[in-house]
Amino acid sequence: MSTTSTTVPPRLNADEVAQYSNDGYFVFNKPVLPADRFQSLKNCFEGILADLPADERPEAMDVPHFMHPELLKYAFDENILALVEPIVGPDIALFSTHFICKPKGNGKRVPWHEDSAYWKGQVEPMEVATVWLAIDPSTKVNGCMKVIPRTHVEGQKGFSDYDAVDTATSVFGTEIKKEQRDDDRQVYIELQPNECSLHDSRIMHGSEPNTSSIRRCGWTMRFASTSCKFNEERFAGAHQVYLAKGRDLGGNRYADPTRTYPEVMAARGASSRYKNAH
Ligand SMILES: O=C(O)CCC(=O)C(=O)O
Repeated sequence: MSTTSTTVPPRLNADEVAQYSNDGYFVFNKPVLPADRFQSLKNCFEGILADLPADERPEAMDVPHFMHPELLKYAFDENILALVEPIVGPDIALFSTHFICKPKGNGKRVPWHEDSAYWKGQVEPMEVATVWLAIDPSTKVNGCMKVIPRTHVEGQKGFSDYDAVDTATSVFGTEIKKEQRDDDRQVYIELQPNECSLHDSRIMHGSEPNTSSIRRCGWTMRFASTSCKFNEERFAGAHQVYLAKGRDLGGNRYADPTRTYPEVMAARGASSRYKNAH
């Protein structure tokens, strides 16, 4: 199976890719999508949010594309793939997406974590690049994402040890042990709507609560080379990956981007449409 190639030239130059590799992240303070396309994505998100049952948290809108495949046309937009291709190469799989929407006033914090620790055994090698696209302004005031640079290649390189934290105030239930991180090195990533950052799955990152009067929503799109092996046994029917561009190099099976996957949502957890597995 193969998909058509993009016409947008690579949007990161060699220095910017080197910066991503060295630091474990890169901030793209320019418009990602054409304005009308971004507005159409935002409208799509607002519709999904409006339908969220009152007892479900908007931070936990994980894998929305399984029930809203219309989102995939934005994730596969050539303006986004042209940001990802310089990092992962021309054959691109979409591993996952997640709206992390912190409501104004009482948005939960995201504890310090490495995506890789959550995805251990699901992707080999663990070379997933996340595009964090700002739907709303995302600043220090409303709990923007923060990273600890270079931690993707330091310490336990993406597989730190974790302590339990309270899910009443945190989006996830575990956090990297305090003695294994140096919070003084944290860098805040401030973005305007339709700007993005990219981060390596092994970097330490998180964010503070949103007690401000401004909602903070970001859409994460997680990409990897199709040469990575996605371990279906570990997914146990509760996850699927998609071919975003190019051809398969790893012997993977890809989901159909034109259909919904209620059975996958059911396998993720009976009680919630958006069981937050990160
Ligand atoms: O949205 C946030 O504050 C954190 C994002 C995050 O954990 C991720 O993109 O992996």
